[in-house]
Amino acid sequence: MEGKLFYVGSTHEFLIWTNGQPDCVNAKEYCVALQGQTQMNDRPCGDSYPFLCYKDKNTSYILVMESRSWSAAQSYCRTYHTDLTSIRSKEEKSNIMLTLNGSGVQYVWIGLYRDPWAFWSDNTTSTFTNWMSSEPGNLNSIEYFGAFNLMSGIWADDFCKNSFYFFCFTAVTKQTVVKMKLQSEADMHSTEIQQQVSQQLSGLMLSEGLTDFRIHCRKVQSYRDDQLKKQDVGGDCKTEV
Ligand SMILES: [Ca+2]
Ligand SMILES: [Ca+2]
Repeated sequence: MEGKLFYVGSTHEFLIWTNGQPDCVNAKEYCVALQGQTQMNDRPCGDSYPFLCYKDKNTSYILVMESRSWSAAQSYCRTYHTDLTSIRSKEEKSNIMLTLNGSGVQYVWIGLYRDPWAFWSDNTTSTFTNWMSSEPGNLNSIEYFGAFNLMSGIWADDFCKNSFYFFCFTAVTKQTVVKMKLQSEADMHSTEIQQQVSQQLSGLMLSEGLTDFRIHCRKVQSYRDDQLKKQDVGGDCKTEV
């Protein structure tokens, strides 16, 4: 459906955008209202509309006929009920339609919103921005991508069909190899013992905040091979971080 910036990676056929929506006019429409009680439109979050709260306890919907901004409506719902309502299924939508039926409201806030310009291509997030003073402007409601001015270093939104030079980056990873030699009365050739040792080493690594590592165990000459009376067996484990 349209409006992928609101619904990344999922489909919600029971939610329908009003024709031409979402359009994020002037890059200022980041909150969503039901328009005409059945379809959605992105609207400026500062606009004042009646709003729809829901109560988790008995799954009820409460239409509040006071006009408030989206944030003020959210605060109200969180104070007196549970939150601004979500619409996550056909059943929820039907119940909401029943609640709105006969109210005559044109716009009513629901809980859907988007965090503007929050996502980078590599899926990282950051609150840092460096927009030109008049940007982002979402000219003609089709500027959904960020561009960088080489002379000034400041940013503008632009439409994706424009051709520009582009920056790539390569992540540099550093690998550290730690070798350790273990000697024990236990049979270090035993798969079970090696698994126990690996588990303990993994626990140590994780407790140090290291998550990207591999542990290999390598068999070495057994001490027992040379001295039959003794049971000691040697081995070593290598940890790569
Ligand atoms: Ca709109
Ligand atoms: Ca622009």
